[in-house]
Amino acid sequence: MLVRRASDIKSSEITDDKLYLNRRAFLAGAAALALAPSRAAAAAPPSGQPLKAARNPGFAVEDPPTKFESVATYNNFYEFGVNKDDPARLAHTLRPRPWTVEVGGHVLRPKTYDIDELIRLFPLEERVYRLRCVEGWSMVIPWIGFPLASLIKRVEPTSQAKFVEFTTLLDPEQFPGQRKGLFSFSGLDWPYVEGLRLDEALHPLTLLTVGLYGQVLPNQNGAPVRVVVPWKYGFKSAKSIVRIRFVGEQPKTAWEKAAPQEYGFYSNVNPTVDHPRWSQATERRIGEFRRRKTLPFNGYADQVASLYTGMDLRKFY
Ligand SMILES: Nc1nc2c(c(=O)[nH]1)N[C@H]1C(S)=C(S)[C@@H](COP(=O)(O)O)O[C@H]1N2
Ligand SMILES: [Mo]
Repeated sequence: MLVRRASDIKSSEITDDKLYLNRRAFLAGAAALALAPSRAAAAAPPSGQPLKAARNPGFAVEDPPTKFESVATYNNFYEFGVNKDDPARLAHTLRPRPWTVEVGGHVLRPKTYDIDELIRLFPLEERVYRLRCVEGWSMVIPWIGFPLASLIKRVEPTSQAKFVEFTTLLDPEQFPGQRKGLFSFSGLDWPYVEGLRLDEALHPLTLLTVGLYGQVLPNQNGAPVRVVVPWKYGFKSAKSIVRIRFVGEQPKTAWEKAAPQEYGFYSNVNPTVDHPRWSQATERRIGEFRRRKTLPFNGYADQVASLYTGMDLRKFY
């Protein structure tokens, strides 16, 4: 989203034949996995393994879900490259087990959680959320996870905790996009860092996510654990998290560092505040042709607008 102007983004990137080719590559990968039972048995849940969770009807949108193939092949995950099909092609190098998430900073009970311990601690639920990318496309995804608030309450933030910082794994061996060189140039400083205000992190919509579409989170979608904040542009939903830190100051996020005038800390979906290089008034739902109107807070205004009472959302974009 940084390296190319909107005019450089070819419509062929979102045509169905591109998805078809990706799907073929994806299925080939799945077939290879199926042929390697010993590896599957040795490791903990690989992506693709079924993951059960009851749907929470209080968090389900009416819109039909985007096809799984699109969700798993049309991705932004710059650690694997800047093209939409890079993550699905290259994400097999990510090893989602063993994996730990260090939870610390201004909390009474800091702890480094093993990912499987984390998953066992909180009941998983399925929630269907809209996801709106700052680039102007959107999807509807049935996520599996648990409210971030459940984890936050467990570690007991102190009164000094005002913000929550999320950090993605730093490992150029697993993430080719983190290697030095023009080929993988994304404009981002690694590791990927994102952040929320504590009240945003505690909001019941904010989900820690370990699966989608009834299965373990595919690597390209941020395995083994990523945050999902549905009323904000997609880049706020950091993937493959290794650290959650409670801090007193607003974290400097990766996208703010790269282009502060384009990507603000709040990044609430707002059709009336355009990106400096393109309009945010409408979006293309992947799989559809007519553009839709983008909704304030991505359609979640009823639930989240009160978090921002009295704030100028043009200033705090
Ligand atoms: N670590 C990391 N997290 C990331 C990104 C990234 O490049 N690196 N891209 C973001 C962007 S721009 C979007 S739109 C969503 C896409 O999530 P999806 O591929 O699961 O749909 O992930 C977000 N999380
Ligand atoms: Mo995005």
